[in-house]
Amino acid sequence: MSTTTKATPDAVDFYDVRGLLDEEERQIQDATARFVDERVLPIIADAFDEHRFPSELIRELADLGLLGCNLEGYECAGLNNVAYGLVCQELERGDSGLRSFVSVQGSLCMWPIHTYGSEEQKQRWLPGMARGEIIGCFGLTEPDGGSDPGTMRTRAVRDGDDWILNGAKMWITNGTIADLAVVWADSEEGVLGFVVEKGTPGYTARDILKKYSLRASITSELFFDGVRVPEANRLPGAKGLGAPLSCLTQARYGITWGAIGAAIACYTEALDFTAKRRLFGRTLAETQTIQRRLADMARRITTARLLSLQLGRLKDEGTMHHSQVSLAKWNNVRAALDIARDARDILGAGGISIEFVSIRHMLNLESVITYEGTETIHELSVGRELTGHGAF
Ligand code: TGC
Ligand code: FAD
Repeated sequence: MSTTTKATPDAVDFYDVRGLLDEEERQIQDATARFVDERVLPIIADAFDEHRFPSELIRELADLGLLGCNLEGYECAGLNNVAYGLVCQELERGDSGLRSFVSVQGSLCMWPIHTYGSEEQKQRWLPGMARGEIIGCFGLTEPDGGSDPGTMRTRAVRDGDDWILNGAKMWITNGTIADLAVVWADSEEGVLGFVVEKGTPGYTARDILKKYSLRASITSELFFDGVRVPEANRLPGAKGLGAPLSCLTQARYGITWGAIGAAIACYTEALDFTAKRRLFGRTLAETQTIQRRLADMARRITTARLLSLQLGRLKDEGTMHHSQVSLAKWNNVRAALDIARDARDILGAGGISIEFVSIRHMLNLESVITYEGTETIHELSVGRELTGHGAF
């Protein structure tokens, strides 16, 4: 007979997933959590209310080594992918906009330069990006539809040693604050990737205003009107649609973890509220309905944690497949959005106030479930993997 001691499960980490982390991974999670508690949570509700990205945090994110933190060399921290995931989880416990900033900078801009760039390009941009001195944005989505980037209309035409870019990109995170844009354009050679620098004649960016989601994040339109880009700014290793899609895999991986953080923020708020709110002579926590709802949140958070951790271990081993990322992005973001909506309801009328975090996360997650591949796109990606039939 087993004599193992039975520890009471932790309400937030019911299966002790933290126990599966190594010491370095825990330290990185704790350092990021401290930053979020001390520097993000005190200001983020106001930033969201004011529709303002808290750019004053960029340097601190860089000083903590969080920009491009899972890349090797070029002043990047060289963390493993589980540690990178934990960083995303903690940042998104603060706000999806902050995690978005880090995803775009690290996974969508630094990663393609690191993976597809020449040595000269890496030396030129990556250290400054890791230090937060050069900000990037990633232009793939176009006004006519983001789910099918293979039909992009932005065009690159060769002209001697240069390329001429014409077209537009839509819904681009960090667009107006970016010093460089990683831009994907179709050409006679198929889809190619370019680094377009701020100030290049013909390249302009404009903010998309009055969003009701991701208000503490900048979202922009990019315009390319006869933009002359030197061959030295083309990413030489990026050929075909697979190149931008491979960047999405990196960012989607981080989002699977980030969604857990947003879900935890809403769940803990509901847990705390129901312990205190007395109605009909007892606390809400003593009612069957509330217990079932909280139990369901705990179940979904626990499942999401285990999914992302195993995904991270596969990524670190080099065996992760992009359809596995699709399943986790779909599952975890759906779980987080449902939890945020349910937590908002449990808080009653107070739940519509920015004094509580749940409505802010709920509104943010409406973007998170759409960007980086909508829920439908991820369901169909898994479906294609299972059946061999593309049904997009
Ligand atoms: P398809 O034939 O499937 O693919 C073309 C080539 O790419 C390969 N591939 C991938 N590689 C890596 N990762 C992935 N996720 C990949 N998906 C496909 C594929 O194997 C193929 O390679 P090869 O060598 O055979 O040529 O292309 P398709 O045109 O059928 O499209 C498939 C589909 C619908 C899944 C794809 O277009 C898609 O993912 N659409 C969604 C677009 C999207 O997610 N856009 C996001 C824009 S960025 C953003 O939202 C940033 S938000 C800010 C933040 O992150 O915080
Ligand atoms: P569409 O592709 O037009 O889809 C509309 C609807 O049709 C969706 O519900 C979709 O699921 C559904 N649909 C699509 N295909 C099918 C099908 N075959 N069958 C059934 N239904 C289908 N993009 C970037 O490139 N860079 C960024 O930095 C970036 N940041 C973003 C930030 C925010 C806040 C937001 C909201 C978006 C951002 N995006 C970015 C764009 C994002 O990736 C796209 O919004 C997303 O890919 C969906 O494209 P779309 O909005 O054009 O919707």
